[in-house]
Amino acid sequence: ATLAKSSCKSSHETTAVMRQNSAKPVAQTQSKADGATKEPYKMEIVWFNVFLFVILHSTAFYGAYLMWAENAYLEFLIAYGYAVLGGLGITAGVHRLWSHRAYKARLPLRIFLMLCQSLAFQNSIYEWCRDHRVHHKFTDTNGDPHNSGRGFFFAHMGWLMCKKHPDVKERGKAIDMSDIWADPVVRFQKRFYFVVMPICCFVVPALVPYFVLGSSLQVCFFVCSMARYALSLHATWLVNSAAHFYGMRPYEKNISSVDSKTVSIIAFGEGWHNYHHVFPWDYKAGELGTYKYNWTTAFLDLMARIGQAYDLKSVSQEMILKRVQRTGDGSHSSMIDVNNN
Ligand code: ST9
Ligand code: ZN
Ligand code: ZN
Repeated sequence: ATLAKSSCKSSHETTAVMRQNSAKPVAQTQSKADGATKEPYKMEIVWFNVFLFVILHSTAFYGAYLMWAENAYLEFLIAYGYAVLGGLGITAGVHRLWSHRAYKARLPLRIFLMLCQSLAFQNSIYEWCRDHRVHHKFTDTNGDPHNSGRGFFFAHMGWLMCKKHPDVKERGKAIDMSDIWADPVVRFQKRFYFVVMPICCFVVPALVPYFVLGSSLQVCFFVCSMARYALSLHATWLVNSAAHFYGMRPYEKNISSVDSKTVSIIAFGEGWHNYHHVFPWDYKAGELGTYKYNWTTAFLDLMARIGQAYDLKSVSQEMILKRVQRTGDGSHSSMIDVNNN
């Protein structure tokens, strides 16, 4: 009921040509072997979502203003703490654990990650995994919810303000979600999402500093809830946008995703996106376990030490180097050494 049709039409072919003109390696922007349709993408803007994002960003800017006007640095630090928790819910939780099964987690850790993922408010675990699995399986085709062939803005946040291409739903039906649904933590969250999420994302983050520090409720809400939420969303979205556009492709030069140190710093280790699309089952989501650029790996290694995470999957160095030599763009450190000698 909240939909309005846009007169704006975007064709897949056009974006593919644009990207070729910019000399950027482009993944299959048309159908993949298993038969995505050639139906052009008809953009249908969901105005209600546009409205919500305008409100969100306005309140986030107001939060930034309040922080400056009221010298609310402590509240800012607390907000950053929430962003880290929410980030872990996304990276360690819904991404590496639930979407990719890169490791296994005991019940207390799964509950903790579910609450953190609710704090990040990026749809339920079930919905997030479904979209993410389709993204991996049908990257840059019509079946990819945030197809980067439609441009940076669409991949970043535009896709959340438009109806999905029918292929997303069609291809998504082929995704096996039984393992996700088998987890009672996921089922609980999906059932009570619109109770759990608002409490975790908006109410608790504002009330804790309000009661503990005695800060003004206004500052707590606009800084710790709204501004923190908006910034966390952009940090996550950069993985779909920037990490599909700007960087090197050491492992596979024929796909759009790249390795980006900047995105890795901002998104707690999720910017090694060329590696991740090639080896999605690696719990590190990157080749090296350098904690500095991968806080999520540090967190998971800590969880493994205390017995909450186990069966952590990784990729052998031999397998990585073979792939680098076969399909990399030559930017991998091992290739640079070879080229210099
Ligand atoms: C958000 C998500 O921000 C961000 C995800 C980012 C992913 C990043 C990935 C990178 C990994 C690394 C992580 C790094 C993290 C770093 C953190 C650092 C801090 N398969 O969707 P609907 C079917 S959310 C199969 O409504 P529309 C299904 O039957 C932000 N089937 O489509 C479904 O019904 P149901 C807050 C699928 O009407 C039905 O279609 N949330 C699939 O076209 C309708 O689905 C928002 O903004 C599929 N994949 O609407 C809400 N998809 O669900 C945004 C759909 O009942 N969403 N079906 O089974 C919406 O409002 C709508 O989805 C829409 C499309 C308007 C975008
Ligand atoms: Zn990707
Ligand atoms: Zn992934």
